[in-house]
Amino acid sequence: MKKYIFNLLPSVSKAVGSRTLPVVSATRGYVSNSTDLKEVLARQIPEKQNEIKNFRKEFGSTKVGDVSVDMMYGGMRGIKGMVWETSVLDPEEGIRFQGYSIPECQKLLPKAPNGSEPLPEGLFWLLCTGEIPTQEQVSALSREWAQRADLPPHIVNLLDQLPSNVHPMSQLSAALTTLNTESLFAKAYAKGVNKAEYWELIYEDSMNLIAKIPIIAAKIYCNLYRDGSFNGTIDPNADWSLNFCSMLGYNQPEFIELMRLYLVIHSDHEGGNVSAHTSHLVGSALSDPYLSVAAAMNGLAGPLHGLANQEVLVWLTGVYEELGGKEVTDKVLHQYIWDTLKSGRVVPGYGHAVLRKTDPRYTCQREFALKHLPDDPMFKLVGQLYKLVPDILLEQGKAKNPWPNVDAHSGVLLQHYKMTEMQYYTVLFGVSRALGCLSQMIWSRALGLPLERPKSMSTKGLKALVSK
Ligand code: AMX
Repeated sequence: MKKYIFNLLPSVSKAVGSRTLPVVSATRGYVSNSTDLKEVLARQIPEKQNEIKNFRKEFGSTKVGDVSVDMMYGGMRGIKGMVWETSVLDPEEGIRFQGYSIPECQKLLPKAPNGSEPLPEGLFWLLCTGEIPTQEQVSALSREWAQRADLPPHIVNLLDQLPSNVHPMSQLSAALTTLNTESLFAKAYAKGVNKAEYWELIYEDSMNLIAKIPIIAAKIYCNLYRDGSFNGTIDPNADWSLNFCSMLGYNQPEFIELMRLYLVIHSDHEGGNVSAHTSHLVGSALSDPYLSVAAAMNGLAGPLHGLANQEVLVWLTGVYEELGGKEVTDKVLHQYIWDTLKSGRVVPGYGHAVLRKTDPRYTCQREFALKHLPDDPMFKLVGQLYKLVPDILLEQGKAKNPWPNVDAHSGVLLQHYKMTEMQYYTVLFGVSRALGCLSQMIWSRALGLPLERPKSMSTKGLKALVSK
């Protein structure tokens, strides 16, 4: 039976500490077969704690790099300064989620019935455990997130009362911040919970947040673009993306498949990017997951980070507007790109702080487009840009990476399925990014990572230091 999500029922949150974990055998196989993610983590955590303890005992004082003055003024690029377990970004190859590339995830992660794209539930399981989940494990996560999906009335009221000129990302951030009324971690901390139990509480908050964030996102969408008419029902037998799409009002199977892929590929991009790093930093102060992810969303809302997907579409639409319906030739486009650069702006969707090749997240979206919308005029324009922008950026000689990133493509796919509200695109990125931030946060608390506090220096102090 479908459930209505504003049912004022308390969110499903298993009592922490009161549940006895089953005795597990020492073999990894038994644990992997469990469909309870928390149980699998409970088995893995002591092993990992031990591994890191021994590693630090042996290599704790080993140097892993140097820091130059340029690195300090240059946004800390290349400084190895934090541990992030869930994914690693290679400049040439792109992202690997727990060691698996995007094509491998597309092949190996479970799909929806009749679907061909990986389910984000499977990706979350992989990020948390390092193991490719079974279909049963993924179905169990879908069911659990559906069960936990409801919103307390004050969040609904808050969203209903925000003026329509508040950007969707600000609305998302405000709702998540306010949702920390539901934080089991914050409540338990106030009562003096033992450190050893932190991860379980963070796990519960994370699972609840992931279950609720699509409702918040869909509510924002319907308030802003559908006159507030909102169908808030959750099908307990549907997957997370399908339920999200139906709340948004998009029921086309192809769009739902796109959303599954989208929510997988935007989830995690190692720890140094602005949103992931923000959640890590804020979480290290033991701010609860709602506050930490809200902070991450504020970083994602910047035009050099997640807002770039909105910016790309605004920029592409600008080409058409400027030409007044005339054919977009390479010559015209060439001029438009140079005009953008000469006016002191960046070409959105191109360049990256770490990547030095075409982003595989761009490539897999291009493959989706080739399969489903090869004749879409905007998709053709994106392909045309791919042929022109890198050479122009190289000629300009500033950008270290002239190749497209994830944001160069995503908006074009969304607009094809009639989701034309560009300002909303970053919210979808945010729903996905929560998966990466939270899977790492569970581990951060399990490993007892301390308050983040790097050393800063003034120019005066730095000059004195280098002159010694
Ligand atoms: N267009 C024009 N100039 C660019 C550029 C682009 N796409 N990418 C980099 N540059 C410029 C920088 O602005 C900088 O100029 P400056 O010396 O005058 O300050 C110079 O090239 C060197 O920059 P960089 O070392 O190559 O990049 P970075 O690590 O400082 O910044 C990024 C990376 C992504 C912010 C930058 O490439 C950019 O602004 N791209 C466009 C915005 C974008 O697509 N952002 C999304 C990134 C992916 C994501 O996080 N979602």
